[in-house]
Amino acid sequence: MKFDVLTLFPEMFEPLKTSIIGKAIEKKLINMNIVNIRDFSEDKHKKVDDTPYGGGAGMIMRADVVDKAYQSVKKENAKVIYMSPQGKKLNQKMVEKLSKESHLIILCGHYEGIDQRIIDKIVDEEVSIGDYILTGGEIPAMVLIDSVSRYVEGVLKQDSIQEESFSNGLLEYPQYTRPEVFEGKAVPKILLSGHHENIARWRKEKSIEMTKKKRPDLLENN
Ligand code: 21W
Repeated sequence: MKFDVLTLFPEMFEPLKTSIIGKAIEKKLINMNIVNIRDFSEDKHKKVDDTPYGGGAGMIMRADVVDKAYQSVKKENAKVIYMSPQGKKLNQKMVEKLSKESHLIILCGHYEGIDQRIIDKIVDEEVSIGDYILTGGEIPAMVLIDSVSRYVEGVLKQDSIQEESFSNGLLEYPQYTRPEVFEGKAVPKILLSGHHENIARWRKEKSIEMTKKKRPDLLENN
């Protein structure tokens, strides 16, 4: 999976290069190319934005500068995603679908936004990560890259994907490790029984119980 990220703040993506995603990059399962939009400004002061036509607060990223950054990475088979508060709210189904693409170009806005003409020209899909306001699209882009990368073949150990929350529409069952007794609280007996069928049944029951208690909305949609 190839990710090209178009951003004014490339340094924000450094922390993503650790842990599981870092390993996947090392193994060349993921290729993450961070492009600084500012490098494509031809202005002598490297200006990338300007005041909005019609007036109003803030600055708008220029269509011509964003287009030059895009032209430097564009490929016939790439899907272009614009991280935007007005986009479709990201969910696990979208994540799984996006993971089947081979090349994503992710455009991050900052300041008040991006000139609509470049959005109309290049963007295939607008994606939000939820109904709250951030300062830019960079953290949402990292959320998308992190969640999509987990589905790329070889990134996770195979059984971790099937078992987790949302893949069966339920929350996860509680988990325990040593010590067997912590501050007087013992691990549920059944988990020490070695009886795999009973353990599986208990976990399923706990999943349903947890979901009823914490996220009843997940059951209503099933
Ligand atoms: C916040 C951009 C507010 C634009 C008139 C028209 C990307 C995001 C973002 C941001 C505005 C995502 C305006 C959840 C988010 C993002 C920065 C409003 C002003 N005035 N998902 N437009 N939340 N946010 N623009 O904030 O870029 S995905």
